[in-house]
Amino acid sequence: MSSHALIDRYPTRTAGPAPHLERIDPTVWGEIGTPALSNFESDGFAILDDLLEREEVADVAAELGRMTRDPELMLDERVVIEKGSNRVRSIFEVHKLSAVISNLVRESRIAGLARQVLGSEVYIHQSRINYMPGLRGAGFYWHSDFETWHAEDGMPAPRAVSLSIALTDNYPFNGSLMVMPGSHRTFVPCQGETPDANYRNSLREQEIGVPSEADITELANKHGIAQFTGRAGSALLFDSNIMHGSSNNITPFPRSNLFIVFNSVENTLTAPFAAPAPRPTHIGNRDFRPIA
Ligand code: 6CS
Ligand code: FE
Repeated sequence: MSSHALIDRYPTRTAGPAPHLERIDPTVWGEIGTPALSNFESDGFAILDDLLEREEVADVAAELGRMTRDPELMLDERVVIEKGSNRVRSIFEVHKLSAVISNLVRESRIAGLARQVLGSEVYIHQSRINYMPGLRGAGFYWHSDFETWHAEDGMPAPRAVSLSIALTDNYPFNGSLMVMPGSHRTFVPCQGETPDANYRNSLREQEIGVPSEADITELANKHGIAQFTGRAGSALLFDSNIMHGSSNNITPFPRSNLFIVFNSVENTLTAPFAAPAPRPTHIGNRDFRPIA
């Protein structure tokens, strides 16, 4: 276990099974002004139709094309290759690799959503483009992001939100994100110690930090499952601790999204709570200056 100065209020990566914990922290810390966010407190997510114009989506998609055609970048550790093919699965730190994306995420219609929920200035904890290719796109098994960010990045509390902006049309059948509404109020400890450099595997296929089948069954029966579908340009804002996942994509229609994680400047990373060492900064950013 890590020698940690702070009390660990969300113990996880336990040796044996551990009971679910009721979330101690609020879900919404600020004042909600955007009507689309009015159910965020209860549901743990909100859908924002047409957050981006079609042209803006095209600009971001063009950036994705530019990056995937950059042979040098393709060798960079910020690029994650699919396990089953030689295709790009994710590119991390895209807000630093692309001026288009850097400018977009700073706009108040984007960062302002996070400020409302988190009730403070915010900085980017992680950004990535998930390019779930058609035909053989592998999904992400059920998980809580906060469980990983707490254990491996040292994030103290679930005072962070993720914004997933659809860059392609998201259908029910091409690997769209599924969430369990209301599950953000339960912290599910995961069993199993974190191996060294776990991120080398977990970003391709997560095996540690995965809730048990009993956990998933209990939460799904209690909360049900909602799926985020929508046209390119629509977006899903979701709480860091909501249980979510996506299925494989065997259709010829890629499901790519721009994924930005905003953390509160009151919740900056410390030492990992349950991992031998912090993850690289392109996965867990440690420059906590607020977005201007
Ligand atoms: O480990 C992480 O930080 C990433 N893993 C997943 C499956 N979702 C959140 C995050 O991008
Ligand atoms: Fe996730």
